[in-house]
Amino acid sequence: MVRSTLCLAIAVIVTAPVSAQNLLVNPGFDVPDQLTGWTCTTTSGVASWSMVDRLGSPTSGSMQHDVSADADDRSVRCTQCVPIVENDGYIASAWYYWPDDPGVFQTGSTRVTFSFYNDAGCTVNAGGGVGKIAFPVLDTWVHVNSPEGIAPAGSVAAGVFFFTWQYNANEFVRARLDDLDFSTTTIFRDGFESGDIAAWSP
Ligand SMILES: [Ca+2]
Repeated sequence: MVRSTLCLAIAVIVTAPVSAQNLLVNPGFDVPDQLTGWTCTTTSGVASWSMVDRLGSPTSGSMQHDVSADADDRSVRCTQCVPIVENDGYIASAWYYWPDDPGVFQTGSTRVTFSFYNDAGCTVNAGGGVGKIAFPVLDTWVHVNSPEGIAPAGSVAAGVFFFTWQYNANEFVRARLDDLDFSTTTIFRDGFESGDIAAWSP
């Protein structure tokens, strides 16, 4: 019994997933009344800090997007530019919540996208961008993952974008986002730095 327990313990250690580091700053909105680390732009709306936290924490909040436009297809977008490693894979994800508030429509979407850049300031696009569109589910926190994107050779940074989209003119939409994530999927890298090929199978 002791031996089998030991074997089980070893198996658990060996198979435990490696958690990738979240590259985003302030992904959980722990600074009251601030969107520290985020750059937000809008074409008829506002991004603000909300005291509503995904897990109900009294010391954390979320990011709220309100879009109120008299034209179709308008959005609020918040972004960060983060350093990456070329040829590695990456995934962005978010938790989002569309409140069933009076006067609020659900004719829109939440979008999680990213793209790679050849400069640290995210101005020279290197391609390789991917994204995911997610649709409202009322009064429920929903998790959305982007597909995996592979950083092109020569790229050094990624622009990571979180949108709330209003589809129809005069149909005001509101969403909250929390616990955002942008991490590498590359948990193993052997560029033969060790001077041997021991890590590789024939
Ligand atoms: Ca939070």
